[in-house]
Parts: sequence; structure tokens; C-alpha cells
Amino acid sequence: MAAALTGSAKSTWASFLKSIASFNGDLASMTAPPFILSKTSLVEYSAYWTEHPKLFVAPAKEQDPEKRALLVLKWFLSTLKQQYSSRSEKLGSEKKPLNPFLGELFLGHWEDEEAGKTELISEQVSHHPPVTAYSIFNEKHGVKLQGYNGQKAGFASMTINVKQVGIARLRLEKWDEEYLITLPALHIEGLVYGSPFVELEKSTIIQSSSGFFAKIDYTGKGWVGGKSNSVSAELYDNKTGKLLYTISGQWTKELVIKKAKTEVERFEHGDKNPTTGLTIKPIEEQDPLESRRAWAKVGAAIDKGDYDETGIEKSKIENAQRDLRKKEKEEGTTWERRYFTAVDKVDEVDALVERAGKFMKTVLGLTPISMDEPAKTNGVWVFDTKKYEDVVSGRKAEEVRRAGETVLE
Ligand code: HCR
Repeated sequence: MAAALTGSAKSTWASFLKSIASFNGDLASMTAPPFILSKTSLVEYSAYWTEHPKLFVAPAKEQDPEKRALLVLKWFLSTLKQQYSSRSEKLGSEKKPLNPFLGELFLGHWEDEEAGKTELISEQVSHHPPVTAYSIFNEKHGVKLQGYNGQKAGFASMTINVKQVGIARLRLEKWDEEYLITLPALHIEGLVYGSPFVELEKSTIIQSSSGFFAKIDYTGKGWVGGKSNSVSAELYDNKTGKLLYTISGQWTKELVIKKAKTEVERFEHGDKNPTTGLTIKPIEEQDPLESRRAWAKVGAAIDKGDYDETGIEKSKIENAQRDLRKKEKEEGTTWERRYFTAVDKVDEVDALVERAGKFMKTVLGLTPISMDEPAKTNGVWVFDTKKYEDVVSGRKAEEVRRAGETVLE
């Protein structure tokens, strides 16, 4: 057991594994050993959607709707490596991210010669249950991605199984097109060896308002003859039911795109498709609610490997948040989300869910997808352009200043 670990870490890990056998499904409440803690907050993970800005804006430049749908599928598949395996690659294993506090922000942008500027706004919109919402937009190409996600987890046979709740929506302004994207389920393997990593499972779909449906299936090594991180995707025409393209390979390595049986393109991670780093403000210029500034002391303690100090600094933030919630309760107020608003439903999304469901049932003979109950994410979260404009124009300057005072520094 825990072959990668030695000494006291080995026994700490063994007790951790025993403790998660009975955990309640809320990943935020899981107390992991200090050496598996990451100094990155989950609110930062929204950035993984756009580490290839060129691929993100590519669909907007394409005239043909069928090829646009293929480019959206290609971009989505290209994001999987960053989202689900980049931490294991960089740090040697998956780590437990910091649990964002309500209102925590992660702001930045990518600068790319070809794509121009792509902006990121990520905000923790709910603490119980934990939910992160994001908006990523490139004004030059009129490409807008927004979405929200939370996680529900379970533990069985030495594996943490995670179901994602929430959706992503991509909008191509020029073509007045919207794509609904569902999020993959995943599980954490390697727990028994003390070196956890993510494998994706089940399927996701992408449904476009222009009439294209994609189904993406994930499998891992455990499958007969299977390779780790395997993916196979199919793109269909909703109206005719015709299979247009297939994409298969490993989402961490190489993907082959075929039209009928003919290969039309190959996508490879690595030098041919380098990622673009996100630019964020220096800590001293950041808003007090911005993640790296708010967690700076915790991050420094983790870097030093000082786990007592890590615990002390983390508790300060958590206690201040608890006091704030108590005060809000007493005053009958609620925390004002800076950029997002919760609604009961979004008609465009429901229409896409229905369209996808009908196709899945009648053409593919599958169980149709359905929207998660809004209660699971404290509502359906939408980017609020009015709030955004108020912040950017400075009309909300006083509210922004006061919100910043609630964070301990
Ligand atoms: C499950 C996970 C937290 C959630 C992370 C999500 C689902 C968040 C949204 C992103 O868009 C995609 C994403 C990628 C991550 O792979 C996933 C994380 C992997 C591990 C982490 C657990 C909370 C960590 C459990 C602790 C282990 C390492 C002991």
C-alpha cells in the first residue's frame, strides 16, 4: 500500500484512505493529508478551457456550419488534457485544490497574436454546495463561453468517483449559434499507491443550435485492450441522422479526425499545439477577493512545507467566512455575486437539451440527457452583462471596495 510514499506519510495516507471510505460526497469537506494539498484554488480551474486560444476562436472564422461544429468538437477535446491531467504531469500526482470561498475571483486574459485578447472571469458563486461559474470571451472574434460546475463524489473500491453537475455554453456571435456542452464524469485512480490521477469515464455531448450533435465516449486502461485516457467521438447531423465525422485517440496525446473511413486531420498535444499562459495582475494590484491574493499566505506556507502554518492560515480565511455568513444571516442579507446571477432556467439551454434528447432517443436509441436539478448548484448560473458593465465602468466601485474589506489580509 502507498508504495510511492515512505515513513510517516505512508501511515497518514493509509488513515486518509480509511477516512474517505465514509465521506459524504462533498469533496470540499474531505480532509486530505497536507502533502497532497495544492496551493491552487478550484476557482482557477476555469482557465483550463482556453489554454489554446487559437482553437477556441477557430470556429468563428469558418463559413461552413458543419465544419464549425467539427471545430467546436476539436477545441473541446483539446481542453481535456489541461483540465484533467496537467496537474499530475506537472506535480507528479493529482492534488487536492483549495476550496474557494464564496465570492472568490480568478481574473485574467490570454494574449495571442492570431486570436487577440481572450478574457477570463471565474467566480465562486456558491459555497454550499460548492459551485464555480465562469465567462470566457474573445470580443474580436465574438466567441463567448460561459458555464458553471459543481461536483458530487462517492468512494468505492479504492476509487473516488466524481460526477460533475452543471453545463458549459459556447456562443458564436457572428453565426448566432449556441453549443450546449455537458461535463464528463471522472474517477481518481492510483489512490492505493499514494499517487492519485484522473481518468475520465462515461460520455458527454455537444448539441448545437445549428443542428449538429456530438457524442464523446471516454474509457481507460481497465477496458479490454484499452489504453488510458481513450476517447472516441462522433459528430452527427441532427436532421438526417447521418454520421459526419469521427475522432478517436487519447485525449492526453493524439487525436485522429476521420470523415467516413478517411483521415482528414491529426491533432497532437505538445510542440505543434503549445498552450498559451494566462496573464494575471501582480498580487499587489489584485482585488482582495482575487484568489492568489486572498490565499497568498496559505500558498506561501504550502510552498515552505509548513503544514502547521498552512492550517492556521486556512482556518483564518474559513473562520472569517463563517463570521461573514453569520452576520449576513442576522442582517437578512445575502452575498452579492459580482458577475453572475442565478436563474431557474434558460430557454435556449432547455431547447438544446430537448433537441439532443430527442436525437439520442430516436436515432441512437440512447437514454436522453436531462438538466441537473437547479437545487444541486443553487440555481442555473448565467453571466450577468449588466453587473459586468457596472464593474468595468466603475459604477459599482463602492460596492467592490466594501466587498474587498470582508477578506482578511
Ligand atoms: C475532482 C477534483 C476537483 C474537481 C476538478 C474539476 C472537475 C473542476 C472543474 C474543471 O473544469 C475540471 C476539473 C478537473 C479536475 O480534474 C477535478 C479534480 C481532480 C481531483 C480533485 C479532487 C477534489 C481531489 C481529491 C483529493 C485526492 C487527490 C486525494
